[in-house]
Amino acid sequence: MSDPVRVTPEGWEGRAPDGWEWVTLWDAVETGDHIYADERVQQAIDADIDPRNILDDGLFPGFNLQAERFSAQIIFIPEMLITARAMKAGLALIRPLLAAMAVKPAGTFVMGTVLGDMHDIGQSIVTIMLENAGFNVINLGTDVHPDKFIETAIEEKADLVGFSALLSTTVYYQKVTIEEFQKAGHRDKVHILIGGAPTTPAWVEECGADGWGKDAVEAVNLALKLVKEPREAWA
Ligand code: B12
Repeated sequence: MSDPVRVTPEGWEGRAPDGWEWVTLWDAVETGDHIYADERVQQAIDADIDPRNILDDGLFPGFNLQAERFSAQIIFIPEMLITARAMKAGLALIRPLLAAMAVKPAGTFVMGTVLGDMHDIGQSIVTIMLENAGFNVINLGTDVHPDKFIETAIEEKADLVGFSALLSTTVYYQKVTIEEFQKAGHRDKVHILIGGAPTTPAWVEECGADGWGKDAVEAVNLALKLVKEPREAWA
């Protein structure tokens, strides 16, 4: 396969101040320079660029390029990991800004990547967008055991729980975790959302979840809809 090319976000100039450039950040994420990524995202914040544009125009182009190369086995785990680290350096700066833009608590959402799965970029972005929509999100990170999801949902009296999975081998744990909620007698106290590249609307039915989000925008819309729907009360 030929080496993928970087896709430049259309119209980015109109979403940045005059004279701004993103190419150094695109390169930094691509090469995994998390120190420069951190500096440049801070400069973009100081220049009053909307955090959502920093994410889409500044961070994604370099990340997506490396993701395509990883899928095509042109680069391997070490290169992909350093790119993910640079991406996460930028996300860490954007997250509090988007959370601060939220108007009111919309509900409590417990999010995590299922057992055996270390992928967390997608669920971190969903977390950031949920926080921006006013949800209080408790993010349990990656490789989360079903018991940990249940324990946290009880502690936090969660309204919604979200399971991310990126591997065709780990989507199975979305189903297992839902079954564990059922066995513990808490299934009807939470709305359960699933997501991650290998998941599909058909899998929602099969694994017993309440909804599926293709991306962070769908995840937020679904969460805002489901949080208003009736469910059993926590004791
Ligand atoms: C980055 C990456 C890694 C990084 C992860 C770093 C990190 N901190 O996350 C590293 C290098 C560690 C890695 C490791 C591995 N990876 Co990997 N990885 C990827 C890669 C390139 C990008 C994933 C990503 O971050 N996408 C970007 C985000 C924004 O998208 P997303 O996760 O889909 O999330 C969006 C939606 O799905 C949705 N969403 C996500 N979660 C949720 C949750 C809810 C509740 C909702 C509603 C919505 C939602 O919203 C998100 C935002 O829009 C993909 C290939 C690709 N191009 O996607 C392979 C890929 C997922 N990896 C793959 C593989 C095979 C592996 C390894 C097994 C490789 C190996 N030989 O060891 C290991 C597994 C490690 C483990 N146990 O988890 C395969 C999986 C194939 C399969 N079908 O099973 C893929 C598809 C690559 C490929 N084509 O071969 N990987």
